[in-house]
Amino acid sequence: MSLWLAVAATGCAVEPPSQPDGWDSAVALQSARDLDARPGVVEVDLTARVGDVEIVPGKKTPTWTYNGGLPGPLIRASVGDRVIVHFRNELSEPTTVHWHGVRLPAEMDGAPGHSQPETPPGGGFTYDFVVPDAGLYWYHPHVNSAVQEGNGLYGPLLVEDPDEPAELGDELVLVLSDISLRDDGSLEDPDAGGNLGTLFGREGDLLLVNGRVNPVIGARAGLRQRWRIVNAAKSRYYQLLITDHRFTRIGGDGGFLEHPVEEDRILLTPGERADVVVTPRGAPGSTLSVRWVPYDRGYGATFARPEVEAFRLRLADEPVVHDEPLPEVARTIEALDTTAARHVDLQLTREEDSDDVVMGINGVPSWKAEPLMAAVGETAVWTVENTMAFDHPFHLHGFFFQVLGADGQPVRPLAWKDTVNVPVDGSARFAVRYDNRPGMWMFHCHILDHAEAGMMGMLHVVR
Ligand SMILES: [Cu+2]
Repeated sequence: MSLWLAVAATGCAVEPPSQPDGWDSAVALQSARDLDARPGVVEVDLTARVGDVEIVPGKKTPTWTYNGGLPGPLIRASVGDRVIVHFRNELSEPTTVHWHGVRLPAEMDGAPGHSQPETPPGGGFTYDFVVPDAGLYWYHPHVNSAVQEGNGLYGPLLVEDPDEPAELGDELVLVLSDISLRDDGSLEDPDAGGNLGTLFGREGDLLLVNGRVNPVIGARAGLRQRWRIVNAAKSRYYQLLITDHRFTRIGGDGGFLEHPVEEDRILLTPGERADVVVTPRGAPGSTLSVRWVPYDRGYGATFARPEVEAFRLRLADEPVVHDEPLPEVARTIEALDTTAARHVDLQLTREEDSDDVVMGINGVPSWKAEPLMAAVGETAVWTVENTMAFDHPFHLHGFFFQVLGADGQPVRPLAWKDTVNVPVDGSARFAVRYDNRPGMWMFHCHILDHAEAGMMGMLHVVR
């Protein structure tokens, strides 16, 4: 009998059960150091530079990093905090930092040529914004993004709400990605696979969880864990499952859902986030495999990549047989009123070009596109139609939206999202309200090879 059971049986006051010692050390993230002692202000240094990272044991990979790590440091803030990031570019090419999902002013969005100039090699930029919404966000470059992000430039930004229920589960931030290396450990050529690579979207051969290949996380049978997950891969869809287990999804891109949903697998397109609770079960001392399983995102997707283990849970010898119920995490989300909404109709298209793969929106690649116009305070319904034989994860900068079903009604449970999948031969529809943040905002496919091939556009929100 475990100590916990023995004490519980006697009715004495007890320590809550804990995860095994060192349970999360295999996926520990470096944290950004807060340089400002004031409450309500998080001030960090962030430098993009090439650094040697050991991805495959015994091999050094010169990786593109923020602050030398893969992924970049975890930036932690609370709702309403001011976040100041002193960014330095020590790469050999220009870059910017985009804060995916954060409702910040357009000037801080990292969209080159629209909201800020590119930051040249040796240059810097100070990002300074308030984080108004709880949730897991992430940061990555918005210049030459398929290459820069694919080479390792991404990191998590966690905005916590001190008022959320306690004891949802011991928390892990999991940054999922992938990468391809040559035999000597160096990074694969970013143009590998040529036009076919661009058309499909390049996936790395190695799955990474917080920069590690197949790490082992400690767990205790019966003791809940809360996983805050972001898919930071440039093309790969993540579909995760554990045999005989279910996940309770409590949140998505922009914080909690209207109410939790039970799922037998977690699907994340590039850019999406999930907040899930899982209770591992199994024999003490055994191992559970968290598997990546193929998701059909277009021709070849399900046979090009066989199922593979993403990470493992090792169950401690002492289980917890006393299940604590999940605290209530319901959230009131008002459905947007779309009765007078402006309608925006987009088609994701492939363009005729004899030499290169060129993609576009409404038949125009990004470099020829005129911005869509919108007004502050306006509500719009976007319908994004897919004319290609590949899924596209569609991301709108700066604003959350509510996904609508074919009947025009919001999908339940209601959720605030910034990235939504547009399936092959299908469409996605969402409602968005442009709150008072005028400026130029980008939207694009988050398969970054597609975005760089032209599947990107701009939304100009004016007062
Ligand atoms: Cu795409």
